[in-house]
Amino acid sequence: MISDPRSVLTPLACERAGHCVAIFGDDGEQHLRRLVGFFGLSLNFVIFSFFMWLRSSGGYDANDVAPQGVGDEDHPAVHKSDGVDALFAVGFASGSGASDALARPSVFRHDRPRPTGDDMKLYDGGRAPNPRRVRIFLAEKGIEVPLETLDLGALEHKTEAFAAINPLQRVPVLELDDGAIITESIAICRYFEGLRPEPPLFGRGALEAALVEMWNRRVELNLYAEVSAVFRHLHPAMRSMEEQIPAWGEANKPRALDFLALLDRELKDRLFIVSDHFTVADITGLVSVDFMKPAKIDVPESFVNLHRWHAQVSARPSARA
Ligand SMILES: N[C@@H](CCC(=O)N[C@@H](CS)C(=O)NCC(=O)O)C(=O)O
Repeated sequence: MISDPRSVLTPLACERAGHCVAIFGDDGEQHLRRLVGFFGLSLNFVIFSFFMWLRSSGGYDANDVAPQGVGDEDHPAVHKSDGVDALFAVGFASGSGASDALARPSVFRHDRPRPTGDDMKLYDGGRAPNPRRVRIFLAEKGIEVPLETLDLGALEHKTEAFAAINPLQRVPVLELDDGAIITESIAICRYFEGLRPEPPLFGRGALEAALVEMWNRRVELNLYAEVSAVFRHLHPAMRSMEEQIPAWGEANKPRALDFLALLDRELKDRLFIVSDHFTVADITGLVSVDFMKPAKIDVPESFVNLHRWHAQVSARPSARA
């Protein structure tokens, strides 16, 4: 990309400056340099104005990169950078950046009409633990998002209509007002963390961020998954959703308790799961421990640090979400 036409024109102008002395007198070269500088700036201005006009009039179709208009202001993380890339791709760039921007897979669904306006919504599942993670996260951030609650017991998430939104037929799902779909509780939380970084729930600084990731995954894989397996394979209410293997449910009880013992030891030296700050790992921990009740696994009284932590996180207003 040529950012400044003077960089090309100046050597040419200098070469000719000798001739200009004859035309402009002794100051010929300086006059020519000023002229070239003025010309270069004007050209930049004209090109910039042209693309700004093109952008505001919707005259370029970057549809595969970002939808026009709706939601640009609301979702800067998605739109602004794509819009700029598209501008470069269409208007300026001649290198690989252009093709990258146009080839990038779109996050927008094209196979159904895009909702318009202010209709971001969270597909929720009532008492189901994963949507609750997102609701607690939103409450901690002070963000309100309209909910559409699906009755999982009535298999409302198994409809074709919902499969078009999330082919995995699970909740939560966040649908943005431009039709972008985000599934997976932590991905949804990360989106809101990006929009509203305060209070930081994914860690402060590189080390804490890594530890939040580490503990959140540890809790998901060694506690939540186990409690979930116990519930899904043993609870009568799950018969319609799970091909139940009771032995697998039973096998997961001691695994959940083993991890809980580890967590109890860790919580001896700090307030929360990662550090003395409340983070998304505490949210995953809280919903996992609360999930033990319907899964019918008792938390041993001897886990005093765990009980102290659980009382503390349960007392936060967000826990009621
Ligand atoms: N990994 C997903 C899990 C989502 C998930 O399993 N959600 C449950 C509710 S807690 C669900 O939709 N279950 C419906 C089913 O199993 O058919 C996440 O983190 O959001």
